[in-house]
Amino acid sequence: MLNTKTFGRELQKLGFTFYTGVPCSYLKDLINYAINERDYVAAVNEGDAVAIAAGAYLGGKKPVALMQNSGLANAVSPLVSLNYPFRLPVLGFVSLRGEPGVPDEPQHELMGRITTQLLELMQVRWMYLSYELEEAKRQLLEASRYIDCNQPFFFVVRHGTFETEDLQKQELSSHRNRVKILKNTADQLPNRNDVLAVINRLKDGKTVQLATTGKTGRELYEIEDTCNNLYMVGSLGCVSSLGLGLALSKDHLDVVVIDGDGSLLMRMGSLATNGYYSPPNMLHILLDNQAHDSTGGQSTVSHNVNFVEIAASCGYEKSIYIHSVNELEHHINEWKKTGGLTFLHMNIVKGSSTQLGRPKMKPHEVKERLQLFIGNNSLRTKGEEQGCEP
Ligand SMILES: Cc1ncc(C[n+]2csc(CCOP(=O)(O)OP(=O)(O)O)c2C)c(N)n1
Repeated sequence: MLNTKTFGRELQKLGFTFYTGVPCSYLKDLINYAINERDYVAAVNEGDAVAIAAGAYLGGKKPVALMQNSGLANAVSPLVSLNYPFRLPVLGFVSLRGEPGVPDEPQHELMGRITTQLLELMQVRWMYLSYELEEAKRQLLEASRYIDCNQPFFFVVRHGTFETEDLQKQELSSHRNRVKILKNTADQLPNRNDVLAVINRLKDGKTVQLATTGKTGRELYEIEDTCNNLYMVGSLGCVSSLGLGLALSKDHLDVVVIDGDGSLLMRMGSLATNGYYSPPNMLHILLDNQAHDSTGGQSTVSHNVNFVEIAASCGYEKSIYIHSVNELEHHINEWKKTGGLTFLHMNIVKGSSTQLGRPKMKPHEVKERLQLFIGNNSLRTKGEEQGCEP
């Protein structure tokens, strides 16, 4: 068995100090260690955890994501369509419930049989974590090399790998909503392009703009393609978790997350995580056209949801309904002055230009350029050549 503290310190020596995940009893000792001694973000969903880890990586951390193999299924979308195209590495620990030949509950049987195949299908390198410390240290070194080459690496953890690490008393803080403004007049209903142009105009030298999947990213790209932008592709719903990881890791940056209603509805649990960790340097703007506009304009169910109430009850410091572009500008400027995790919900109309293009850069190139902007990348000189001054 591995002494959990000793193993955790080996991880620390290699720079892995940022943990996120969802618990599994096989991993509880490593999770308890992370909660007791390191930075641990308790995600509500393993996919969110992978996206939070990706954001932390952008912010210069070497992140660890912990999950049960049943939750690996929840993480497939970001692993294949966020980590892979953007070349965002994560060190994963996935338990092996339902290991063939080991008695376990029926719900783990099939996933136990396919866990390693699933990792292979996703082109994620993996190893069974050794029970023996010296071998595990060697494995960690190898894993760390993959992370340094921007590739995810997962350890598959069998029953009884870690020695007991008791959970110390957890101090839970509460973040209360202070400002809540609900819809109180008619909407101006601008189009997304006009709203994005306003958001973009208000950015400054420490703003990072993360635009959700689909036409939001494509339109932002056409308005202005700059070093501080990231255009999500795939991994619908992960943009605010990516923002959370980044905002927590780089508190001098202003992280502006531009979300869509289809996206937010897909992973609405992320609001609870964002509200609890409450990075003051994150602004979460929801552009709600009540549709999956990017995939043909099919209605979402957002007209039936009061997002301002939900974000407020999840602990966003400010949660505000925006009726017009002027109000949007006012509240963005306010947030820049005062900070505090803020949610702005604005209704917009569907539609975009029929000529709308797509980013010409590959996702990993966009990420590398953003890393240069953030200033945590050794390729800084190249970025300076490209005019990517932080
Ligand atoms: C997990 C996942 N499911 C589905 C898609 C396909 N998809 C891409 S954009 C999009 C619509 C997103 O809607 P919304 O967030 O409201 O933004 P809008 O298109 O309206 O700007 C969908 C369904 C995806 N990329 N990922």
